[in-house]
Amino acid sequence: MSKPFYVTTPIYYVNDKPHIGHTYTTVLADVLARHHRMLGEDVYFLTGTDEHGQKIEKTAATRGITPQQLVDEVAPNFENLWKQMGLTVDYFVRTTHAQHKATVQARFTELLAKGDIYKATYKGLYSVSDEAYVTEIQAKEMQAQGLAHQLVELEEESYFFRLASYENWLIQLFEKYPEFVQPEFRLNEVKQFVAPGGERGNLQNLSISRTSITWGIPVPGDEKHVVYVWFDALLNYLSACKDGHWPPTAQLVGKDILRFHAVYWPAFLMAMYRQEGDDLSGEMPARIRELLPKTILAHGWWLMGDTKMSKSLGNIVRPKELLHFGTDAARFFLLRDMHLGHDRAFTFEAFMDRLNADLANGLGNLAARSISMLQRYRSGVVPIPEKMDELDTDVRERLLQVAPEYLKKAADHDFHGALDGLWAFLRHLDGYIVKAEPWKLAKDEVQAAKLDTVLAQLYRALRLTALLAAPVMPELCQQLWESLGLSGRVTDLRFADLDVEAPAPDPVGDPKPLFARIDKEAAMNEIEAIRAEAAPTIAPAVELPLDVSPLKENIDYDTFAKTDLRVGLVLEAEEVPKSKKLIKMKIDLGIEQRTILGGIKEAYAPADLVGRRVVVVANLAPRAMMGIESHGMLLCASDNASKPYLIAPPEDAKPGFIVR
Ligand code: ME8
Repeated sequence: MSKPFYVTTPIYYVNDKPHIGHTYTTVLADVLARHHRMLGEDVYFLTGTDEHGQKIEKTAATRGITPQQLVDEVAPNFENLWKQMGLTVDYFVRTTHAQHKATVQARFTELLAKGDIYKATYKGLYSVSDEAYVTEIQAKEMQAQGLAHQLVELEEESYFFRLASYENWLIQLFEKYPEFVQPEFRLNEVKQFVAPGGERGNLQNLSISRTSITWGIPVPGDEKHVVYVWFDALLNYLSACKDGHWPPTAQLVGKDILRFHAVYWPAFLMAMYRQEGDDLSGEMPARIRELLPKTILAHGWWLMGDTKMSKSLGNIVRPKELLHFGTDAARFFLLRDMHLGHDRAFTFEAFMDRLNADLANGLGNLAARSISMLQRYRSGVVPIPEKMDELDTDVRERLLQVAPEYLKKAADHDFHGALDGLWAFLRHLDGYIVKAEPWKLAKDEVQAAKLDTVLAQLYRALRLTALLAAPVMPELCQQLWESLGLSGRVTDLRFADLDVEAPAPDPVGDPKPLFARIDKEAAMNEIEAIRAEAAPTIAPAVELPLDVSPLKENIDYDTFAKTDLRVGLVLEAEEVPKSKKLIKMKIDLGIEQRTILGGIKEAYAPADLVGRRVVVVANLAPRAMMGIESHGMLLCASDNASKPYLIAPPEDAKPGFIVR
């Protein structure tokens, strides 16, 4: 039996359309799936959609259709894209599938019986925009940011999961099995969250049901409750697992949802797998570790400039724009340029530069030159090297090292490093050609053996590249494979069968161009055209209804006139450490400079604020938040559910201008 390899992506919310971020995670999972198939493992690749919740319920109501009709309409946005891109997904799970619902209900019942889930009354504050209970600390933070209107007092019955009981085992999991979260620096963030006295204090029990929502999985036997998001969503990995593949080997997530996957998810599983006699305050049994995911692999974000892509900012790169350059080209770029775990700014400029440098030049050029030399000087027949000088031996040694180095990095999920190493080798071969000067060797019969060596080594390097990079660029590598005169599908081979120095079975074929050089200016125009065409539908697939409070009562002019509103210019901006929402800014008011805090971190990156004109409430009494005094407030527009949009005076309005 070959070793199982179970890889998952997050299940995506259907109220968004796919963008580069979803594409990246799913392509990375596909590359891992293909790579592990070529390692001879028994791969199962799962992705899908997350379809319950209040937003879906509300939107369906405004459109006069049922939530089920709505999700059936929008879930294919994801499923079809992955098909169109040729991703090797084994199963597409939807949280509205009967099988998933049955699993969630069965596990809920089981944990209720075990005492890990209990019913209690929640009394406290609730954030309407986050659809979550808030602690006192969080509430204070929100009030200080002028978000008090989003908080409501709530008293409701809820089922809770005893998350706090698993704190001890979770800490042991992170300490003893650090491979559980990769890369390592992301594990440190998770530890911080859970550690007693850490960022958020000790873990609190988790509310996992709602009575205010109907679009969800009913709690068995108590149907006025539905199971609330994470207990529903995370269990997809269990409900859609294929027999013999548990536990997941690699679970890919963006850093935004790492905490749910690295804390809630293992705690749910610990509760399911713990047995009579296991001591939650003692040592976690090794048996439990064996049943938890091997690795939660957390990647960073694709940014636009310094800002996260978001619907509200309208700065999203859509798959169609990326795929304009070919699926394999997009796959190569995403894997080659993203250093796993870190954020990366996306620009079309860098995208096109990478493809031109590495695919049109780089590999494409090397393949075309090598294959045409083989045809010209040896009628396509690949010679056997018999003589090696120092230069050839150096290349031979590198040739033998390339695969182990590539495979080692890929085993650590570092495709950025693996591809970087492989392409460095290809560049070295360009130097080899320049130094060996095969065109001169070809003119001298005495040098025939030397020419044989050069041509054979180039061939071997290309054959090796086609094999190693096949999981990343399956079609392009197949094309290269065929140009090298090789038969069959390269992706059907196993890395273990690799013999770098095996003789070529057949003569090389015609050198087909692998990747045409991109004319950047023309390509940018084409991208603009794709965007323009998509513009009318760029709005989210699910239009959210406006979520505003009723109008306030009238005031007289004098009351209004007491507010001193001024145009300000942001001179400096930085994040307030440990605050989820606050940014600290230095603002020029024409007559003086002020320190002002704004609760806008989720919508704006500090670097994007510098140089912006804003409207400042200038005569608001100073107020301290997170230990910093704020001398004023910025005006923003939003509804209760959206992120804040800064009100922007025109560019020629001078700092200090009175807004009236
Ligand atoms: O969070 N860069 O779904 P979601 C890179 N339903 N990756 C990005 C990205 C970006 N700018 N934006 C999104 C949910 N992603 C839940 C998950 S799982 C049990 C439930 C990717 O539709 C990244 O993988 O908001 C992130 O984790 C995921 O999309 C969030 O997708």
